[in-house]
Amino acid sequence: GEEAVWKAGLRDVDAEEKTITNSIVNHVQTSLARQAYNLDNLGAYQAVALSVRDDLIINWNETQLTYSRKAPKRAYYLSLEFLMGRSLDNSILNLGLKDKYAGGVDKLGFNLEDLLDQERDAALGNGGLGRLAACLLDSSSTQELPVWGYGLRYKYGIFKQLISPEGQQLEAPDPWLDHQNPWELPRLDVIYDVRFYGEAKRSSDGSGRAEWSGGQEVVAQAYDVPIPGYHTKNTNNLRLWESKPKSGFDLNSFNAGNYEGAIESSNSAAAITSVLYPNDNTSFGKELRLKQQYFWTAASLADIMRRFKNQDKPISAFPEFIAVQLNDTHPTLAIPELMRILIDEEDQTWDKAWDIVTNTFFYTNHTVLPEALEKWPVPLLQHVLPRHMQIIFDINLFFMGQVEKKFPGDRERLARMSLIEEGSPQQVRMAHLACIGSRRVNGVAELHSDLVKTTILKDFVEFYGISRFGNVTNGITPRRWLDQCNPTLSALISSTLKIPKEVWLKDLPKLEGLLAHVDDPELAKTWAEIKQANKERLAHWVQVNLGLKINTNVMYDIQIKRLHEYKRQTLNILGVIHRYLQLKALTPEERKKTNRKAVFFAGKAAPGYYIAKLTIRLIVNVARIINADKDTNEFLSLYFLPDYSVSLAEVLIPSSDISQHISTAGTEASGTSNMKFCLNGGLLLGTVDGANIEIAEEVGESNVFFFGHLTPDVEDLRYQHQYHAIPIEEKCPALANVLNAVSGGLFGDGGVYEPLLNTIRQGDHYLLTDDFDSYIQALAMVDVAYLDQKEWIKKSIRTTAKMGKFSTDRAIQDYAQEYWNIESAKVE
Ligand code: 26W
Repeated sequence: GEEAVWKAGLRDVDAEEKTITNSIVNHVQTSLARQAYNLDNLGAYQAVALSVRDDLIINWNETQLTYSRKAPKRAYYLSLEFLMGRSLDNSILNLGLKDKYAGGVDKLGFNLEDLLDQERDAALGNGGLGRLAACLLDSSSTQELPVWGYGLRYKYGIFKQLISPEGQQLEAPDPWLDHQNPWELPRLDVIYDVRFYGEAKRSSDGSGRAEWSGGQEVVAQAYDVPIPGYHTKNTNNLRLWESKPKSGFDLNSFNAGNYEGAIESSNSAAAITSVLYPNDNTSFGKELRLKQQYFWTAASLADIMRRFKNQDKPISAFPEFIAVQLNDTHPTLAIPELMRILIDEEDQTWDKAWDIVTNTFFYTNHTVLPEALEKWPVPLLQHVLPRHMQIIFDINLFFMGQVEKKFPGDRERLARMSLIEEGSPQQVRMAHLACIGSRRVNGVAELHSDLVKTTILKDFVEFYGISRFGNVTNGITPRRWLDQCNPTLSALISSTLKIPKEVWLKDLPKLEGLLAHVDDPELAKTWAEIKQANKERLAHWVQVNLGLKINTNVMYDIQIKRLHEYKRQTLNILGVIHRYLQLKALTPEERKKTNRKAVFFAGKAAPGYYIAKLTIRLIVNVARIINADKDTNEFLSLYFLPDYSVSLAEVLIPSSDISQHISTAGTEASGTSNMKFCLNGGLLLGTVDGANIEIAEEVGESNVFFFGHLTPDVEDLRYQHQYHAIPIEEKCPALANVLNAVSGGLFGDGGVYEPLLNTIRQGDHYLLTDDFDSYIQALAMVDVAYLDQKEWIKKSIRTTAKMGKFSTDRAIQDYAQEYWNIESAKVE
């Protein structure tokens, strides 16, 4: 039967669709060596992906030719994380071929949505920083800017999260390459040697050069991932490095019978790119992580240098043709590495080399949390990268001299600004190195950039002046985060604006045109229907994947992000318990008057982060109790969705009525999911923090729900906790009541949660006792507002309408113009 369908399908299709079906069939037969008539969904997905890849490669080639011919200044985005998610849907949307592929696939007897679901996420990132890198790449191609990404091709991405029956997070590996990866092109010829350990001998000729030899040498091999732009031929490149042993295994040991020794060195080379470190916002100082950072920066710079040298320009012209963006401090070793190349290999003087370096690099800071600021122990650096340690000491010597000149005799300032933190052991402060080695430095939202300037880099502002420091508020790509994840809303927007999506998706401020239609009851009706359908889509996902039935006629309240104390998932779950206790105390009649809601959480905890894991456990066990309580479960239900990912976010985000972004003021640098929810017409409940502030500025304070203390209060509040603690029963009885319910065992053995509850009772670093009452008030205001559905829908439309600022198209143009000084190079 299927064969008949297959053959019938190949007859009356239009030409382009026929080209597509031919290409798919061709890949089934030749690339996969399978038969089309007994193909499963996975095989069909692979054939379709290979067919799409052919189109991407053609555009990729033309793009690279254009860039070589026009030789514009280029920018390179160095990021240890690229959280790409799935590629098939995004590729056919950007190529403008989605309908054609849907038709072609249908003719072949398959369903496109089923095939899209076969793809595994490329999850080479932890959270915000990695997803930002992916969105910026999408926008760089869309804006036709000559930008390449450089990263690592981890064999295992972020771990898969399982939840045990007790509510414990368990981690399983993510072998994402097991099914082959059609989106990458191995480059067997693009390889570089990278050295570790050994000795660095300074030359005695006064040149400042040194010779670095011995140690371990490994090979970096490139894999290229084409990045299609939206409705343009421009297709940029993401180049990911894989580590390999330099020469198979050591034959001498092998012949001598030392089989283990022989494969040991080859294993240790392969280990470098084996796994993504799962820590987000906490630094650990592990040797393998340091080797990852150097391996990647060394290979990337060697590649950049080779491309530059092909242009036959004097080395002093390097910064006229190249800008390198450091995504947080993770690639900061690029600074001493470029110094090493220029001095030891290109015969430059120290001053000339430093001039080139400081006009090439740009540094983006993504966090001011002290535990996230990278510091590497001097003895470790000396051991792994002896030449770089020399260079860092030299940079510091010159820099300290300059500071001394500007602020004579200010010893404390010297100690604060030094690249080296005293202590045993001494440590290298990577943020200081990134700052002094870069042309400019930026934060990722207005408030955060101000905090960078007034806290962690205050002395550097005083030294260099303010113009070195800027802000580029983060963004998101509206292609994936609206058109792809919410196609019906995208279509409604196009028909309302009477502007084709090909136009407004590239010019997001056009959304403002929706404001003229806020009072149109037809629009409001369809808008609400789409939200409802998206809730049902999520409920269906949960039914299929978790076997749970969700009531779709309730408000959806969502918090999805990495588990971290500063993000305060604990505040949210304690708020849920508070609501549950209140509902229990009401009569059945009174309950019927309340706003019904379902609360969703998702997110991973770093495997070693005990308190974060305990928070997950509490959420899971509270869910178990309240979802089973027949008195209340009609009015309040709770879900922890395991294994949060980009593709799960694409289902969750369009379904939200309200989402929570409730970090302690001054701790969340920006947040980007806040933008995704609002773009999809979800309202925001949050603190006055990160990009929440700029979202409120755009959509108007009356359309967001703000609560909690402000950033300038935080220092004093923490001081009060330390030195003038007030018993929680006195300060915040409502919260004390909730904590007692947990301790008392309402959600299973209360003792289990004591360490978590104690973080609130003692010290309360994230100020839950200070913000709890105003949080509960804000939730009550959300309930009241939601009961007026007419007005709520208007708020929702207004919110979407005012999100134009938050496209990464704007953000990448900010970088291009205010930082890199690059221009677009359109592929004709
Ligand atoms: C060395 C350990 C480590 C690992 C990752 C330290 C810091 C990080 C990242 C910088 C953490 C991160 O992802 N930060 C997030 O960056 C987003 C994009 O700018 C912001 O939207 C988030 O607010 C910020 O937490």
